[in-house]
Amino acid sequence: MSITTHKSACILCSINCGINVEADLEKREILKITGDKDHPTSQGYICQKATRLNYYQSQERLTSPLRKKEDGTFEEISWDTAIQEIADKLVHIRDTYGGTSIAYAGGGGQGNHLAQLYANTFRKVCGTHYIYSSIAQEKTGNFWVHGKLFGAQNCVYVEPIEDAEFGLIIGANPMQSHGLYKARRIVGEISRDKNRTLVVIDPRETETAKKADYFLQVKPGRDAWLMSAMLGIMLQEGLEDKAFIEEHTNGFEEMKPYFMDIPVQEYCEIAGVDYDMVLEVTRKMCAAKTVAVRSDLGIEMSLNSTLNAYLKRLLFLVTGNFNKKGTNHLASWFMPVIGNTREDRQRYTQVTKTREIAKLYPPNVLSLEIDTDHPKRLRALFVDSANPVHNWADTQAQKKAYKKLDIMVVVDVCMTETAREAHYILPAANQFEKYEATFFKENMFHLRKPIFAPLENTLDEPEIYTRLVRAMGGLDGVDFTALEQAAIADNENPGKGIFQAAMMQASFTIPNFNAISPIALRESLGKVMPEQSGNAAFAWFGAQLYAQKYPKAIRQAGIEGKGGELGNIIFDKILNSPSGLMLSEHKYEDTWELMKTKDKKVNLSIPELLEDWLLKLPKVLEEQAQIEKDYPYNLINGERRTYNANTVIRNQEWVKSGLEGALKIHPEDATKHGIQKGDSVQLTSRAGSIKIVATITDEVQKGVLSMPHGHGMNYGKKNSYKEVGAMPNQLTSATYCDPLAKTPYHKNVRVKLEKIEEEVLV
Ligand SMILES: Nc1nc2c(c(=O)[nH]1)N[C@H]1C(S)=C(S)[C@@H](COP(=O)(O)OP(=O)(O)OC[C@H]3O[C@@H](n4cnc5c(=O)[nH]c(N)nc54)[C@H](O)[C@@H]3O)O[C@H]1N2
Ligand SMILES: Nc1nc2c(c(=O)[nH]1)N[C@H]1C(S)=C(S)[C@@H](COP(=O)(O)OP(=O)(O)OC[C@H]3O[C@@H](n4cnc5c(=O)[nH]c(N)nc54)[C@H](O)[C@@H]3O)O[C@H]1N2
Ligand code: SF4
Ligand SMILES: [Mo]
Repeated sequence: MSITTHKSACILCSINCGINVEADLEKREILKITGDKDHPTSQGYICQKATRLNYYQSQERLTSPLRKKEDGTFEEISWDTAIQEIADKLVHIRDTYGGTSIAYAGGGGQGNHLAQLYANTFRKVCGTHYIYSSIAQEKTGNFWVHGKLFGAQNCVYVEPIEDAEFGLIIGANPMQSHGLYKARRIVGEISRDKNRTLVVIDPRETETAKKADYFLQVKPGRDAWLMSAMLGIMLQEGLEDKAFIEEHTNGFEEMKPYFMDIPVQEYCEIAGVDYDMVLEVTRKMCAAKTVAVRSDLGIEMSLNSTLNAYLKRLLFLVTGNFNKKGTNHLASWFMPVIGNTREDRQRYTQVTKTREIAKLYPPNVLSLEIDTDHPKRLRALFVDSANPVHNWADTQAQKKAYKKLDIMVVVDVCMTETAREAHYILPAANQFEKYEATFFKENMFHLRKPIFAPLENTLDEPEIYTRLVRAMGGLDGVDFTALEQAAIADNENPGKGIFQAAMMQASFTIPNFNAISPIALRESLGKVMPEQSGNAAFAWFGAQLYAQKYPKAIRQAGIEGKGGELGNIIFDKILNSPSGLMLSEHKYEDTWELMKTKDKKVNLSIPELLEDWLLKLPKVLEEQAQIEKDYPYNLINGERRTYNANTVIRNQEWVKSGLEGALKIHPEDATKHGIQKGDSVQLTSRAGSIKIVATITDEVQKGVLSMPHGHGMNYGKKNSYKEVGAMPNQLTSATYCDPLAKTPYHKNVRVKLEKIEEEVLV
């Protein structure tokens, strides 16, 4: 019998719940999935999506490296040919135009991050620091604000709604999108508890809003007015936490006057919310013992994105709800997914002069950096684990721009909308066919063993990057023999620090050792590790660094050990914890140590946002009024629903319910256009148009429409594929975005609506 059981993690959202998998290894299918009770954060919880993960495992795959022919079709080529041709072209571009003409796009969807360490070496050999990442179309406004408030852009905090007396959720729908561990249970618990308060701010009456004690149904894009009104109430009524502000912050007196003048009642009207309810909610929030605030795309992919990020944080900081139990608090990361771009080392893109934030660049400007005659334009694009044509702003502009590239390479498991545009496609082993790791959530690390052998003729990404680096000459003259021998000796005589000493030695003797260290570990320690777990050898390095930085917090999590040994102990624990483990536990009072300002205080005043943005909010309204004249509807473009998961599952048979891909319209708007449930409609924005099936619900406000993310994919054999639903980013524009972070206004796409007679698949 080839039926076996395994532990792994769900890869459909960043929560990465632990799962037990029953698999048929011969058929390469997942038979059954249940929640893993031993997983440290999900503790047995899963949602309906995970139970259908076999649609990921068994979907139609890429099975050979492909090269595009003159006529636009693809031909199969060998791995050796693909690697050599790609390497030669990249070296030529680097040496002729400089590494900055090469860009990297992607960096791990919801669960494949391990390859990034190897990709890092690859990027260094390419000579580029341009990483265009999906994170930089949602969170970079937040990171920039963190740089100002906390002293570093990669100071991250958690939003423990589950422990708070008062939970405020702004522009997030955890009942569908999660973003919290065990989200549905947690929201249900708070909702039922008479002593706790749940407030939701959303233009749509979501599944989460239905559970709230207070639902503030804001007008789309008007959160900046609502949050400033709340801050106005706090400061004008003197409700701020004076002791906290005195002890833990700077800049309060500079920030305060901007909110003393806020016309609270008028701002509530602009936001479309009831003034009395805002007063009640705000006073209750100030009186609560603990407050946690959770937000997501609703205020990030929306008007005033970076300002929203600041106002949201002021709400919990002014009320003294930070770095305590039950409040938003800082946390450490075993392996940080983002970096810190220091102000004195600010870098920009070559063409649009867009700023780097957290070492990332925003997808919105990618097509603009390619499609131009600028001498420093991008000429090469390497995409891994991302589907920009579908997921990033302006599908049409991207397709046009990619035609201008000298080389475009896509690494993926499936033929995607983006892969179709590439010159070369490299087929990867999927996430259940290789060692992978989830460490998206702070303090936790889950090394996942493969369930299946790699699909024939696919490679895992660490191998792909190692081969590319080698073919580009990045390992010329480098010899890992001494390291490998040390790894063998250390294995035979553990506890003597033999491998550590050899690594230290190598860092002096091997040129550029820092850049190639993931490969060095894989090619030495990796070779003596059990069951092909060598790709995880990098965790050894991470473990040493983490042990040096947070010995106390590690011991608080129950992991004993001293000095250099502690790093090795953590490494062993990672290798031997199939359900993942918590690597550290920070006491709340110690979380202040994670601050990166010199005096460990929060800097409350950000003049750029107060003076140049908050005071100029009326201008934003004027600009919107101009667009609204021609495009009367506000489309919330990209809702999370029961069966969407970005574009990770392409086979739409995984969708159980009939109108999952439909556009939501308010009954009065439907009547106005003579639209009935199931009718087809056309939406037109300034960027393009789509056809989509309509459904009618008063969950959306009049004048507001909402469509799902992750529909409209091409799926099926060769050219027999059908498009089911509509691709959202045919409607979005690369330039309709936040002026500072360039995060797109996907939740505020202005459109026209008309009924059409054509039949459209949903
Ligand atoms: N089912 C499912 N879950 C997912 C994903 C998925 O594809 N499917 N994707 C994952 C990913 S990558 C992410 S980033 C998260 C995103 O998670 P969320 O941000 O929670 O999900 P969304 O549905 O995109 O948007 C959140 C809410 O913002 C509201 N909103 C729209 N406009 C505004 C506005 O102007 N103001 C306010 N206050 N709210 C507004 C929407 O009505 C919606 O309820 O979900 C993750 N989880
Ligand atoms: N209009 C609109 N657009 C949006 C959003 C929205 O709300 N509205 N949401 C945005 C958000 S928040 C996000 S995070 C992005 C997501 O956009 P992307 O970062 O593009 O994420 P995914 O759709 O998850 O794409 C992941 C790709 O990885 C591939 N893949 C899966 N497993 C593996 C593997 O093991 N190896 C490799 N190499 N590839 C693999 C999948 O086939 C898929 O092509 O979409 C964004 N786009
Ligand atoms: S919440 Fe659902 S989609 Fe997200 S990781 Fe858990 S099971 Fe998967
Ligand atoms: Mo996302």
